[in-house]
Amino acid sequence: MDTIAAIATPPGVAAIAIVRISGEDTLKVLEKVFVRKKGKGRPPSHKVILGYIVDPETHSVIDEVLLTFMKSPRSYTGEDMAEISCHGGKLVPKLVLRAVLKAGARLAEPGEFTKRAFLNGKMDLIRARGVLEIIEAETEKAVLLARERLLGHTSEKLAELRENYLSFLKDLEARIDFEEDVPQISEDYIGKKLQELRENLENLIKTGEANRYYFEGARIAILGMPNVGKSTLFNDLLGQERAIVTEEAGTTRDIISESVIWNGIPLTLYDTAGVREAEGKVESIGIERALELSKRADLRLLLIDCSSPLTSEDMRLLETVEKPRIIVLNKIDLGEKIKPGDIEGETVVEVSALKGTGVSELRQKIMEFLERPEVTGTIAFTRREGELLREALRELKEGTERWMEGFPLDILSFHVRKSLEKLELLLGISDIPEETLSRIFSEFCIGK
Ligand SMILES: Nc1nc2c(ncn2[C@@H]2O[C@H](COP(=O)(O)OP(=O)(O)OP(=O)(O)O)[C@@H](O)[C@H]2O)c(=O)[nH]1
Ligand SMILES: [Mg+2]
Repeated sequence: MDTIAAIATPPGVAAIAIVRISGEDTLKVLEKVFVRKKGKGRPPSHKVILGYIVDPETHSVIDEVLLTFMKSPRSYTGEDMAEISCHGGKLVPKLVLRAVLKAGARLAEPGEFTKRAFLNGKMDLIRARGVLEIIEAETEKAVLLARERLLGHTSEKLAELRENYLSFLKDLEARIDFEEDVPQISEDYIGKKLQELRENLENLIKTGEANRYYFEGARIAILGMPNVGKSTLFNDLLGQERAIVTEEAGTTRDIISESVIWNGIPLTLYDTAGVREAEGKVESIGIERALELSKRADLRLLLIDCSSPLTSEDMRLLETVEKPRIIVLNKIDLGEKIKPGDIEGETVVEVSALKGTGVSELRQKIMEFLERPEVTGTIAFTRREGELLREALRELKEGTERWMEGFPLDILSFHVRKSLEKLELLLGISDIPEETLSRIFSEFCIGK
């Protein structure tokens, strides 16, 4: 692979900055740009050496630096690598990088160092993501969860589960093939194993999803008919007059979002356009966006004006808006024509967004949904990872069902294998499409 370089520290005035290089030509690049202050020859591995960065063409000195060279495979990416600690500031790091690029390196893409670490088997996908998460963490809990992933503890749990899958599959396939020197497993054993695998997966999903909000944050969408008080409530929850409120229906036409941290969970609140038969083009696009957003949200607050009876449009929203959700009966200061008892089987909160009544109860209900105090583990999965685990569970359940219906064992084995494949995708053990990889690493910053 070609040799890449980037500035790994943020721009701006600072005491030092770091320029990173990785690839098989690292030493060749260094030969052209680095001059040792004392001694001669190639820089020894894993030692800090004082010297100068020079322009490879004019040989004029650019900066005095400390260089650390790391010989393959003992480096972050697994390739030959160098880190040049130069002076910080607006220009010097750029000049150092320019010299390195002139000497034959190419500018790295976002996340390319970590991508190489993954491709060279230095870390699995979960650990690679952990790198991004620890950089982005805004709360202590987020740091703790990201560290668990970065250090490989999460991957170890998954690897253990994978071993269980593999040994079960081996037993299963031995029985299918009637291997005589292998003791045959009983139906009882199969049932127990399937249950064990299922419980393992379910526990991972439960803990992993509950903790996700702490590092990925949660998206909460406020939805409802026009004029029910969505923007008023949005402002209440934020504690600032962010969205425009008027007595006219159709005031909010686009999605407005704002981020807050509640009890260590980064939240993004979304105020949306009221959903109705739109009167104009702008409004109808706004409504489309609101419904689209609802699909991607982690929690929805469905607002209903309870000062007048339930409309057929409210009913339609009650049918269409996805769960999990909280039904918010607003405008209780005007008297209630709709009571919580009228809406069965849902979490209902009564508020007056205008007066601020009930808003702290609503906040509490939101936190109850996000915090899940019953979950104690430190495993966390991203949304994508959670989906893969769910797919693994689905396959396992389907296999179990068909086995119980009396289908032959190779059908079961097929589903167990499929389920295992999802786990392997999660770890990055099986082949991941280049497109997925690019998407995962493109979220990183340049230099990581
Ligand atoms: N009496 C009373 N009026 C409220 C309450 N909440 C909001 N309102 C009023 O209802 C009107 C509409 O409020 P908004 O917050 O703009 O409603 P919205 O749902 O965002 O409306 P659209 O953006 O048009 O969809 C305003 O005049 C608010 O002052 C409440 O709890 N009680
Ligand atoms: Mg509004």
